[in-house]
Amino acid sequence: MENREVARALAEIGQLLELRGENPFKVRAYENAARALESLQEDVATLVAEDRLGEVKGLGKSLREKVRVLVTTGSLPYLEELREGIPAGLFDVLSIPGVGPKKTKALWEELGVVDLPSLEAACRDGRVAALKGFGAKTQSKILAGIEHLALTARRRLRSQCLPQARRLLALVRAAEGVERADIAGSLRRGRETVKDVDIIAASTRGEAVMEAVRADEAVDEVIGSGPTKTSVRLRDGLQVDVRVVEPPSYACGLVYFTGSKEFNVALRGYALEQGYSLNEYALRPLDGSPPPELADEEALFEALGLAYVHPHLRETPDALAAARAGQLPELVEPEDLRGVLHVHTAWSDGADSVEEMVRQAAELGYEYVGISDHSAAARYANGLGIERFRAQREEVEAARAAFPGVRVFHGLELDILADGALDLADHLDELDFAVASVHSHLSMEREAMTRRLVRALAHPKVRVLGHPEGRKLLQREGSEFDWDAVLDAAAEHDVAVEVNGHPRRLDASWVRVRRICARGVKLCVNPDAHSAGSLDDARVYGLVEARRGWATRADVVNTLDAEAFAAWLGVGPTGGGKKTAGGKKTAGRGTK
Ligand code: DGT
Ligand code: CA
Ligand code: ZN
Repeated sequence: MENREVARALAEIGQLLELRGENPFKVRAYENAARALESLQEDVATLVAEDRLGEVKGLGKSLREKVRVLVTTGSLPYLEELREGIPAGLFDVLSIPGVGPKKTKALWEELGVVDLPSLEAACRDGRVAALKGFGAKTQSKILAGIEHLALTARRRLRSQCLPQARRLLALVRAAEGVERADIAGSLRRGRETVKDVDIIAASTRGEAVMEAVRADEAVDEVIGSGPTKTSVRLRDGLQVDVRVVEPPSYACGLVYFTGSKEFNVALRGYALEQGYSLNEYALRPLDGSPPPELADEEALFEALGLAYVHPHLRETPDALAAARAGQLPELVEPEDLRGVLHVHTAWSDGADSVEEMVRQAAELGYEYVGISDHSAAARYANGLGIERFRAQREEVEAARAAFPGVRVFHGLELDILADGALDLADHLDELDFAVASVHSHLSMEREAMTRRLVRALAHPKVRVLGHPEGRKLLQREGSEFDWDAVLDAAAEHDVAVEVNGHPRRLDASWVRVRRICARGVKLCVNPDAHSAGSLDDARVYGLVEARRGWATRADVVNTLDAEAFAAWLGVGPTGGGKKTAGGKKTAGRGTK
């Protein structure tokens, strides 16, 4: 059983307990445990098998036992019991602001409300207002809540929020009296999906900021606006919260509103140990002496005796422990990326020519680029058979001649067939490299998927395992397989695992990245570009995901310079990817 399934079961128990009116501490214990499992590096199944569940923070004894049962038997009687008789749609009712477990229960028992549609109907014909403890005001608040939920409940891709967030940030920075302003929240932490955008500003004239935000042309509705906070909903439904603090509070405010909540809690706990109370306004010595002046976030961490923890590391509290131990990783930086693979062109399902992609690579300052269109099995994407691959070679040669500063490798994104064989297996000698990816039969069972991937990685042309999880954010979850077995195979054959920078993929995900690096397997951060404009996705999105997984420069194979990278691919030292007599693919196999 995958970690996320166990996490989901625990989260559901939390909600069910809440609906049943149980003790909030118990509810929270399950919520916390679910979160801990979601970001767990190891397979929970392994921990159970080795009797090491105790190593997971926040898992008390009875929770450990439940996890054990769940993992070993695949189900949990306790959860089945709790589910008994509770309609699943009540969870949605519970998520409406102002409707707690008590009210949800009353709506259910008195009015037969089982989900949002039945609740909306009950509001529309006034039955909710007539209910004891509710009233007309509550009813209209619930209706507004339902509408609001429909518009904003869904999370959005980071890429769908960044442009608006940056535009509004510029607007805030331009407002009178603003000394500093930044994007905060999940967007600053680089999370793949975002619920709402948070912006924080330091100003002594808060009203000027609020006015500017309310008056913005993209604003559809002002949800609330006061001296310290304005919330607006943009026309596309995106919610933006803008907070203003006094300049001396800025460092503490920025850390607080950057989150994550779990990181904040841990940091506050640590501050207490150091003799300070910490909140969004100030770091106050407990002995009553005046708070230190903190010019910026760095100063705040320094005052606590900690190295600076980059926002990309603040998803979980682990980084705090690492900072305390002086063991924070030195994260890979955008300028470290010297080139990319996994670039599609109009030959398969891309929009631009080989030459346009290479020109863009040159413009971005890359030293090398690997053209890799889909292979024939990806028929839906107009994948290339060997004849078309050969024909494409002419365009590749032309691009090499036109852009001598960029080394152009010519490969394919090869489909891994259901049994782990590779597409075009008889012709792979003609490729400079292959990114091997799964595009079909994504939900085959775990053992078969593991065998499939392990087999594919053994082929010497395969240098990168493309989007290993196969997830599509907000659409589908990834495949299941034994990561340890696959990573062992990757290590054995010196294959890198991709961090795919397509904003809907971000695959391997940051949780897996940590595990990949810890096992000594290299990453290859790629754009999976389908147009020249998306070639930079490797840096803008893929690299952020890698950083969130603690990746350093040494972990990422495409931080090598062109020569070393060509050697790693197994491509000879001269010419555009043509293998010279001595340049065997084994030449670069010692990179581990
Ligand atoms: P999101 O919006 O779900 O994508 O994720 P965030 O992290 O942006 O969450 P959001 O917008 O609810 O809150 C922004 C930050 O404010 C959050 O990361 C940490 C901080 N924060 C919010 N509520 C609490 C809280 O109850 N306790 C603590 N310690 N911090 C909080
Ligand atoms: Ca947020
Ligand atoms: Zn692909």
